[in-house]
Parts: sequence; C-alpha cells; structure tokens
Amino acid sequence: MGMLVNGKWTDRRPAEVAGRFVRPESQFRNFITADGSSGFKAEPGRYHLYVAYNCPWAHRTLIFRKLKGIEGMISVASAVPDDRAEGWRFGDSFPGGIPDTVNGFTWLHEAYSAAKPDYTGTCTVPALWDKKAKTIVNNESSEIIRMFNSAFDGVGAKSGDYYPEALRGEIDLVNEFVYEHLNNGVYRTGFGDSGRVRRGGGEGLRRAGHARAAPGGSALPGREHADRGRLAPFPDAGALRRCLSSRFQVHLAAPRELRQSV
Ligand SMILES: N[C@@H](CCC(=O)N[C@@H](CS)C(=O)NCC(=O)O)C(=O)O
Repeated sequence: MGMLVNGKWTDRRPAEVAGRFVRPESQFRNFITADGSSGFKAEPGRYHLYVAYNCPWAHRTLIFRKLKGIEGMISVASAVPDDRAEGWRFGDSFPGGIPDTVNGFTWLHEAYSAAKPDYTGTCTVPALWDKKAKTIVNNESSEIIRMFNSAFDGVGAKSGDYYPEALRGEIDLVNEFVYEHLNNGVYRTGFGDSGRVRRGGGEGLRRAGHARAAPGGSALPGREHADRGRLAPFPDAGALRRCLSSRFQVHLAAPRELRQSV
C-alpha cells in the first residue's frame, strides 16, 4: 500500500514501517457540531462520506448513518474493493458501487491532497468531506460515529442516543479493546512480514475471539453488574479497565498510554 508524501502519491511506504504493521494517527480531527461553533455546522447536504464496504471502520460509519436516518443528508462515494493501484479508487463497477459524484475524484488520495496539498500520510477510509469548506473534516471512524450520533438531531436525524453519558467510559474502553485486539490484530496478521509479527497479531485476535466467546454468553464486560438486564455503569473507567484486563487476560492500557503506542 502506498501513501502521499508532500501531497504526491508514492507506491511505497517509508522504510521505518516496512515489515510490521504500524497504524498512523488519523490527521483530520475536526468535529461537526449542531451550532457550528467548530466551524463545521450540521447542515443537511453539506457533507460527503468516502467509504469502502470491505473496511470495518468505514462500515461502522455507514451503520450509524442508517441508524440515525441521515442517509438523505450525507452523500456517499464507495471504493472498488479490490482495486488498490493508487490506494482506494471510486467507481460503480461492482454491486452497490457509487462513484464520487461530488468531487469527481478517481482516487481517494485526491481528496487528501485537495484538503491539504502538502499532506504526508496514509489515505484511509472513512473520510468525511465538507462540500462547503472543501476539506476533510475527520478521518477517524470512532469520531465520525460520535458526530452522526447527535450532531444532526436538530435537523431531522432519527432520535436515539447510542453514546449515553452514563455508559461512555465503558463504550470507549470496549472500543479501544476491539480496535487494538481485533481490528488491528487483523492488520498485524495480514500485513506483517515476519512470523513473529504475524504471531503477535494472531495472538491478539485469539484473545479477542476468546473474549467474545467468554462463559456467560456475552462479550460485554460487566454483565455481572447487570441491573434488570441493562449494563450498569462501572464506578469509573479504571474499574472497567481492571475488569476487562482480568476478564480478557490482557494488559489494557489507559487511554493516553494506548494513543501513544498506536
Ligand atoms: N483510524 C482509522 C483507520 C481506518 C483504516 O485503517 N482504514 C483502512 C481500510 S480498513 C484504509 O483505508 N487503509 C488504507 C491505507 O492504510 O493506505 C479509522 O478508524 O477511521
């Protein structure tokens, strides 16, 4: 897989990441808000989502777009699953394929260099594009789904809060667990060159798989705290982290520690 270096596509990644899977931090981290105080106001028709159906991170943004009934407000372009000559390419040569009718980009990297002409980094889906400011608002799926959850509520999104205040600590923690051990485990296993790296990724996946199949029938932590069938909040995120660590038999880093190690 290639990347952009100073806004120019290169087919190779720098030597320091060769041979092991290193996920770079997503670089576009702005937020759409209901009042527009962030510079990105929630307005129907203003935003455009670049996705690939075979990407689990892009997939969850599509699930949220559907859950919140904002399909009519946010347009989509979908990348051809198996054509990666210059990264993701948009087109309709497969069932459900949607070309980029907003910007007419062929390659996803065109969106990244249009947003930031000297961009250096990988060009990943999902990426949320602002038609008005002509830039990428955000390319981090966990944040895109947070915006979809509430920002458009005042302009016609379906009701439903999938990130309730009382459960945010747990949700964030489980999200980090899945990200590190399941999603990134797939990448470490698939893209690592060395057997050691592949074994490391496989081990993470194995643990995540065990966690999902844990006795008690649920991957959700804290079932033992269940109150009338609902997951009761832990007293704090640390308590949940300790619970997950022992339950999944892994070291679950504190959020700050985890971000630094990604
Ligand atoms: N942190 C990102 C990760 C997204 C990601 O890694 N997407 C993959 C596809 S599943 C991608 O586009 N990879 C292209 C590349 O790394 O060049 C998110 O959760 O939104």
